[in-house]
Amino acid sequence: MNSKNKFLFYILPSVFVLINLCTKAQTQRPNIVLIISDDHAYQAISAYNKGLAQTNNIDRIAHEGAIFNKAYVTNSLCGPSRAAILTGKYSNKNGYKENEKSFFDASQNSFIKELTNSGYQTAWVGKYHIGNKPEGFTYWQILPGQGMYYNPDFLMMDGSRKRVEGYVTNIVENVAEDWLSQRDTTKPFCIVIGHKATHRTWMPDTCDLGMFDKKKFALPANFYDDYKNRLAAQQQDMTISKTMVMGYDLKMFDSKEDENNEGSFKRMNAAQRNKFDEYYRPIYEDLKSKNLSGNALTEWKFQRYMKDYLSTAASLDRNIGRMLNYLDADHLSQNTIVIYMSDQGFFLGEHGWFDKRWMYEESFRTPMVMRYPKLIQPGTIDNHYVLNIDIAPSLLQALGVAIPKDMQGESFLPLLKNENNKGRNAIYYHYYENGEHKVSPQFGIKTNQYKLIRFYERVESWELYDLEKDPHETHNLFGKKGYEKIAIELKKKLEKLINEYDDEEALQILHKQISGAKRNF
Ligand code: SGN
Ligand code: CA
Repeated sequence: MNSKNKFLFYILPSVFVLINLCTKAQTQRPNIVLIISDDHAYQAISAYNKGLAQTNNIDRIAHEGAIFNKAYVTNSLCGPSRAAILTGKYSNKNGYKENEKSFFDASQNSFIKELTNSGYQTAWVGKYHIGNKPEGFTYWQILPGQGMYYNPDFLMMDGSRKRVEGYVTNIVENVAEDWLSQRDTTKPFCIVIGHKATHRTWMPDTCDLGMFDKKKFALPANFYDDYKNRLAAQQQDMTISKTMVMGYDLKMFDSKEDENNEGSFKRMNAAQRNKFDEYYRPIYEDLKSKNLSGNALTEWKFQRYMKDYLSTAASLDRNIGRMLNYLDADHLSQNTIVIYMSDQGFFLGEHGWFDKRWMYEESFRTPMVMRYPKLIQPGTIDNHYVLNIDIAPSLLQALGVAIPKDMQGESFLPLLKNENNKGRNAIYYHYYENGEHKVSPQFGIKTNQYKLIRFYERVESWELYDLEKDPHETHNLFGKKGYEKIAIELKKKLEKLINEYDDEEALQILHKQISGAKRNF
């Protein structure tokens, strides 16, 4: 047999077998669907809290997989959280510290780049909010900045801008399904679906208007917080009573002209506007006839806020259900990791607030559920501390891709496998923005029982909470008799974490003395 025939008879077939094996191995690598909503509080998810709304599809992920009861973010703000998720690093390392002034260097490494390089098809669709040009994705189609609820524009990969008629949550899901339907099925995929809901200004889909009309929401225990002994809380601008706007936020416009001037209304088509007017006009008339003021008006605003907020969440949950059904129909559910999380938590009236940013529980903690039948037992309840920076290394580990050494997060997969693995005993937080809502920059440490926070820049102060005795975080114990020792211990632990995460700025502030005049206790 000459060498040409040898090649045809022996070598070529084995090359085919090899290619076939590689392709099979590729298709068997797990897929990923990472759904990130915007400002969806754990309090608003029935898997966490039965009292506010029913979220059957998010709950389904929890029941068929795991619910994380101690998932936290490293910096409670949209852009910084997304940057932390992508890079597996704290803001001081990935450079995206805040929404107002930071620039995200998209040329840096991310778990997406690692996946694309190892043969995955990767996509980000919907809200992105860390620039206009994602890098390292096979495909992207993103909302510019915050995006709009109705008839949203999208930035496309070819540099064009496209307006799509309809409601943003449905459209983002459509884009995700379209991409999945045309993907190369010989390769595994990873798609990040960024939803706009439940972000301000809480505009529900027309089909969901009125769904909470009969419900009266209980005021949170610390709704009428007096912010005593808490300098930073005294200075913020994020209260339902003063900051939340009747027209802009709650759709109670005093005139048609005011409504017409509102960008989010202006862009609606006639049918959408009619539905909104039909629903909100009678509510406005009723409110005027009541002539409310003081606490009665604040409580009215709270009820209205909850109704709109939870209605945007209903569409979010429904569209998450669509994705789960899509995976079922395409026989992808067994081999796909599905994670649903919010970019941070949110205040639903706690401390009298909306918005996030604080190291207080409601904004620091984020909802997170995960399904992966090959690894996670249905109904798993996970009580370890996990951080948003852990997503990147966890996904890489699940896929068998090496975790880059400079990622600061830790894979939580070993925690899910081993009950005895205790994981972290404390977590570190650092928030930087000093702008909208006037929340002071702050960093701190949380252990199971305590939280120590150092505020700086806007105010200079310390806060210490005993979370067991004071879960609503209204009794600042810093400087109080009897708590000196615990404060020193926590400071030492905090310093250790600061060093571990190499946060030079925090280290300097930690060692700076606060002058007596600025302290309020
Ligand atoms: C907007 C909102 C703020 C919100 C930030 C950050 N104002 O600026 O209320 O805190 O986004 O949110 S709005 O009038 O424009 O709605 S984040 O989720 O993007 O971090
Ligand atoms: Ca957000």
